[in-house]
Amino acid sequence: RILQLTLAVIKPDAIAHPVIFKAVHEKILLNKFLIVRSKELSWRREDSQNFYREHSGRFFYQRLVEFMSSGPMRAYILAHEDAIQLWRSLMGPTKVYRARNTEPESIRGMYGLTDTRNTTHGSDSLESANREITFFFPEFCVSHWYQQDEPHFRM
Ligand code: DAT
Ligand code: MG
Repeated sequence: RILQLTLAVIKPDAIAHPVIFKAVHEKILLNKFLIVRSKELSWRREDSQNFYREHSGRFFYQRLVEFMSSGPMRAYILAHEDAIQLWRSLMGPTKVYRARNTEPESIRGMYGLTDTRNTTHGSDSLESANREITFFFPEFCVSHWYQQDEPHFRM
């Protein structure tokens, strides 16, 4: 495979500030990701709970659930060579103090407000990318894309 898919999300804190949204969106374009799908959406509380259920029980779970259902976000299916790792490295570390100190040029290093309100989401493995793409874009078939669409980028 030449191209890999990942799920990227610009979170409500960044959508609330058009200049930050624009900067993050431009980062996607500058790094030559192919935008396979993109849409703006808002979560109900239940969607947020469901998406982050692996974190239920963590001290930050309630605030994470509240935040992610607090306003609109923009989700992308992105394609690139090594897309998952590339988007994760552009985002920078989860925690804002680490992001600011160790990766000041990263998205979270530049725009992250707190450990929870940290600007963007990105899948962290092939399994989570498949699961998360389907969560955000239920009509999109990942395996079909790899079988039918990705081969066209090899020539
Ligand atoms: P990531 O978003 O980098 O994959 P994660 O999957 O560990 O990080 O956590 C999901 C989200 O939960 C993260 O983007 C923000 C929130 N979160 C994680 N750790 C946190 C913490 N220690 N305090 C507050 N919020 C946290
Ligand atoms: Mg994660």
